[in-house]
Amino acid sequence: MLPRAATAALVLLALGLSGCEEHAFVGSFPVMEVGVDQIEFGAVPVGRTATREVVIKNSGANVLHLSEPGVWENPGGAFWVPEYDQAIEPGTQGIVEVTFGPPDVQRYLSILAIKGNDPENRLVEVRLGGDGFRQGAIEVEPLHVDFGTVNAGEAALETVYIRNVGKGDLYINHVDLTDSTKTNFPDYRVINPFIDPGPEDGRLEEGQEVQIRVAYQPGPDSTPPGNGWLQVLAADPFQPETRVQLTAKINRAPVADAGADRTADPLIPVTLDGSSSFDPDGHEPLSYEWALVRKPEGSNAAILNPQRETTTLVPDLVGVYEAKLWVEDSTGLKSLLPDRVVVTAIPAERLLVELVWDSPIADLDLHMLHPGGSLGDFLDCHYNNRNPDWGTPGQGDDPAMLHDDLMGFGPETIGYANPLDVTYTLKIDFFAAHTPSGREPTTATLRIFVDGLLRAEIVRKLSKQGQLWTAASVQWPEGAITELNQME
Ligand SMILES: [Ca+2]
Ligand SMILES: [Ca+2]
Ligand SMILES: [Ca+2]
Repeated sequence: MLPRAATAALVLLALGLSGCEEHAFVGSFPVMEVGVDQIEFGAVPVGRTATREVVIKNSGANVLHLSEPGVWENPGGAFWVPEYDQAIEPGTQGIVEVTFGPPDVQRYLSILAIKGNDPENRLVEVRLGGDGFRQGAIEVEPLHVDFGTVNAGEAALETVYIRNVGKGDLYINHVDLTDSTKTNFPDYRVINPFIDPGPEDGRLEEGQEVQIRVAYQPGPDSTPPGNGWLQVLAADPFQPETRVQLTAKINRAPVADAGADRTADPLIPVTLDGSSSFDPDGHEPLSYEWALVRKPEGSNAAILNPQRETTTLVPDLVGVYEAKLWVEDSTGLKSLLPDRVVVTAIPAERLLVELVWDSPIADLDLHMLHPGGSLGDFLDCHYNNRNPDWGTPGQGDDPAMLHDDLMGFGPETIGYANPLDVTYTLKIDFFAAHTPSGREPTTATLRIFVDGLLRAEIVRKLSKQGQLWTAASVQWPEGAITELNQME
């Protein structure tokens, strides 16, 4: 140690050497003062970070610029500082943040280099130290989830347990399906990354457990899945990644095929063919369920043997019929959607007349009279004269009673392929009520189709047996219909 006098002499010497002009020049520079020469972060769990601030004071007379911060000799990249370009005014201070994030369980040492434009102190080094340690320890169970065979349209749920079996907290950073699983097998799903009571910030305390619900939910278009993977990332240096394998088999639903839509003649049986239905897995034989879901008003059509692969529908009236078909595979899995087939009954005849009524027991009779005809004679086409020979004998210019009905609902149908150019009269006879009094009413509906189109629908209540309703006339070739609506 120098004696006091010697110290004073050195100061004087320094002043003398620099001179007055030079002194003013030195005073205009910044002066960088860094508060610490070392930082000890202590123990930081692997996967977590700790940040400290380094205070830098400018005690000079000009602005201090900091640049190019760096961490030297930095194994594993455990320490880092943000990019910065600070300007610190004279007499003020700035801050440099340094962060420690240990990638492994070990001691880390490094050096923080702070550079500034202080000409006498361009570089300050701060020694850094910190320890990475294992905090929690992860256990995932099970490591293989097999959902078994799952029906399309249904879902299977399983649980994966994630536990912290270590000392201290365990941080779970990520729980999800791998990207390739999401892309290739979208029927695997994670219902809840964390369910109640869930950890905050993915933190599991010592001994804590969370349940992850995973599902396999195949849809109507799904195909058999391959192996999926649930990925769990945790701040456990000895097991940062855990994968749970997901496997499942799909039972695909059978596909119903009710055949092609078509047109048909009224009263002619139509075959409904479900034989193109199939099960993608080959779970056959299939079972069948047909249902008639739409038919013309007043129709009594029904599907015969609705549980057969191939069955029959008789479209009793002109109009649209729609049948649905469901199939079931041999495992009992039903088609997810029915198939539909539409049968449109269109008259082949240029003139077609239909009569239906709403009593289940009454008998009504439809009559079409040629001019000059009377009820029951050969110029009256009816149940007792079904194929009269009008016009030219033996020529195809005659009407035909296509369907007769003795009790309940009808229809009674007269078709006329090529009508003669005359005016026809349509009469309805309340032939029998089939009740003791004969006075139970019934409501009759008469429909007249010309060239396939419904031209008239006439509804009339008949109150008692024996009534004769003259409903309408049809003038040919115009096809003009006149409602007469007279009751005798
Ligand atoms: Ca199947
Ligand atoms: Ca009848
Ligand atoms: Ca004829």
